[in-house]
Amino acid sequence: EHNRSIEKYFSSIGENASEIGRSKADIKKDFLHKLFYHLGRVPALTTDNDLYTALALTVRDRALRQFVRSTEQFAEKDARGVAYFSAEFLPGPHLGNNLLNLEIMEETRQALAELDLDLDHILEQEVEPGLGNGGLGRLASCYMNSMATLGIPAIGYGIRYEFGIFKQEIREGWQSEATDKWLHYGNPWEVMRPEISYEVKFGGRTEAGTSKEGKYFVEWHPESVIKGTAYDTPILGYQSNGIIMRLWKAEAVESFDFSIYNMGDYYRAVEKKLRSENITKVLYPNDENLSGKELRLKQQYFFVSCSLQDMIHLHLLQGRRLNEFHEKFSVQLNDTHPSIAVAELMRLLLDEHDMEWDDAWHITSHTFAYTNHTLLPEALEKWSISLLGRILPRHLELIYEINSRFLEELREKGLNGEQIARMSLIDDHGEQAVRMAHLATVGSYKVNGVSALHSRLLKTQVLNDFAKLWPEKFTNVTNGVAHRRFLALSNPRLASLITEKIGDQWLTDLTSFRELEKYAGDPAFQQQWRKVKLENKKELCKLLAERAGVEVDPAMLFDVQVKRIHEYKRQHLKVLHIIDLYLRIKDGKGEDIAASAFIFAGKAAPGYFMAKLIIRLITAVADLINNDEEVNRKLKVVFLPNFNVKQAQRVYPAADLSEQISMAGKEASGTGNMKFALNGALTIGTLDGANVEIMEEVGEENFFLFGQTTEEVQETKRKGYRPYEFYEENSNIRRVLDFLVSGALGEGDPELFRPLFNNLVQQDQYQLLKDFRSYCEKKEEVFKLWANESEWDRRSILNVARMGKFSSDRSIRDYCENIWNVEPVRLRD
Ligand code: CR1
Repeated sequence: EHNRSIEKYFSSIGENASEIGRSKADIKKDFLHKLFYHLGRVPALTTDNDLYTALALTVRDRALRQFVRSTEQFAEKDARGVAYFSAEFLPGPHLGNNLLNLEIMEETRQALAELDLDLDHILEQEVEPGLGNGGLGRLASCYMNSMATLGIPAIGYGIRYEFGIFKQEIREGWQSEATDKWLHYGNPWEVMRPEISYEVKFGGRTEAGTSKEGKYFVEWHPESVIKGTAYDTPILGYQSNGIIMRLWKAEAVESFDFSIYNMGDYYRAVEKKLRSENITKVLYPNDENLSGKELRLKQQYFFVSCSLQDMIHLHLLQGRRLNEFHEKFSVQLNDTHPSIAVAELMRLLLDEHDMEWDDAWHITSHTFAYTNHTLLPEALEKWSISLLGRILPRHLELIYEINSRFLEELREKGLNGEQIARMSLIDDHGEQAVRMAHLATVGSYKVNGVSALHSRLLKTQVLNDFAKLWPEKFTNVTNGVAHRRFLALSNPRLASLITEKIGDQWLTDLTSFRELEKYAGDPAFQQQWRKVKLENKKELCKLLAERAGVEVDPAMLFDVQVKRIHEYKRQHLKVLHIIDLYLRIKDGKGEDIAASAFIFAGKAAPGYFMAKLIIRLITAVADLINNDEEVNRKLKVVFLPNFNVKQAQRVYPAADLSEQISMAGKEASGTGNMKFALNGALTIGTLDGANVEIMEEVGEENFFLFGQTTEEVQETKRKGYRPYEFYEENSNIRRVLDFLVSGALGEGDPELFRPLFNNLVQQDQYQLLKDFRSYCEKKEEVFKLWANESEWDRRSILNVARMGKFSSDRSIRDYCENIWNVEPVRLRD
């Protein structure tokens, strides 16, 4: 039953844009209203957080208007939509990005200035939602922005973790972890939807039966039930659309938990309630061994079940039939984290909506598409049969049934026993476990990798058997980045220099950067270009002094590696090279070395010893070099603690050199590589992940390529790699490695870095020593080029000019065409 007056009011908001105004006067008025009525503040007691919250609420009103308008128009067109299922989202600070997308940055700045307030200071107050580990979560958020910009009817589904990725502190050179209390001061961006909630069952047992009509059915008698409640955050696209990120929070179900207890058991009931809420308490840091982590499996199932129930609810609400579900929705599985969705949709269709197996399977296997984000064997998810059976007994039955039908199909096709065992959803080696990547692949209509190289390796190696069976199922979508956030917002100086030159159509079409090419050799433009970079570097210097206590000369070459700390990413390769330079300078042979600031940032998984030792190595080398008068005018080393989106936005614009030095074949794509190049850094990198395509675009002559190819890496391994030979035969390598265990680093304890030393000379799984010489030689080229300012600038300009491909707008168009079969909906404002 519609309320006509409300409806009339809503459409007036839509028609009359001034209803929620974009003018300075409107913003000022609304901001003061929020401060007074929403926060109830006496002027004398107003805190910075009040100012931030009042401004955020002012902007949220405008964001919600865009969302409501977009949703109405999507509904009007009855458009096919996308649900992006992701256990992680890393949106970064919302305020600045929303001001940019609403095109009210300047008006807001002026409105605040009239109140003697500084927008930048208010922007600084925002605590970002760290609901992801790194690249995968950030990618999901870049895609949200691009889907909104392009007018894709989309919704992002995930988990509202109370504590996001831990806060990293450096204590005596070591990483220490503190809880991330991002909700401590409230979260003005979300809208809680208490009426949008679903029940999710766990544990217990199943019971099969036959109905009066003779129909076989299964009932699940759970041990516990938990309620998921929706929290919506509007995510804006550029200039008009808004979509929502819907995150689920776990709560106790009143009836289930309380009614069965009598008063005497009240406290036990409260305890049970608290236990229910645990499910969405904390994000798991990746890279750790997650198998056996019961709570993690519960998180995955919890958010997937809420999301699918929500979609079915919306679908039926619109008067549609369930058997056309897959025609109305495509669900993108962001890695295997949400892949239990395959079994859950089957369960919902079979057990709750009375469907037959074949119909349910048709719908399910035409709904999902799966993106793989890693080939690292230790990161491929498996859940043991015993755990899965205990937490999700019905799903285990369904997985067995899916598997037995699938294996039967393989047998009919004539595959042999070995092939069948390899492809089975169940791994029989050691403790029986479900291979989630296999479940996702069998249950999806498309499977993609995240760069050309990675998609090829996915097809020829990890999922080779499946690619042979269903070649048309496999495709590639190379990652991209939200260039509006990572250039327009975070590098305003460069953005306006570019806009002055070529206009601002790049905001919606990054390929128009090509027009910059013709200015690459222009000395006047180069000088402006250089000046922008220098200003950005000066700002980063302030941050480095403040957060790391290191003074850096902005004239130095800023050589930067920021990303999660992991052996395959080889931060220690860069460190070995720094030690080599240090020893050269000490020998009085450092004339050719460019004055460089080596900047690192990134978190190590709390349980990953080697990664933490690498951080300790960086801080030890920093201490040694920064305090050595003989060296520190030439070299500085900085570890910037607690890398997150906010800091990233200050780092990329200030980098001269981007380090993308993983062992070839290990980095699925990388997205930092794109953000650096977009901001004018040159790249030193291996032929790994999207580096390959970046180099293709910018030209080999504008890229510092080094190291083995994927094939060469595999050949080295096949022939029996013996890193010790490099230690014995290459005096440089020996000198640097011996230095690690000489007692010169750390607290003078020669044993501190022994595990790293041993690892490198004995296994060196990521072939650092093999690539070391090639890396050092490339660095010599870097130093030489750095001495030639105008040539450096020319290449920097060319790099930016050729980044068009790496906008996430392009990635989303690829998803629409190759996978989703979804048309953008052109929206009226
Ligand atoms: C990959 O390691 C890639 C991102 C986004 C990461 C990185 O190379 O850029 O995904 N994978 O696609 C990951 O987090 C769980 O796997």
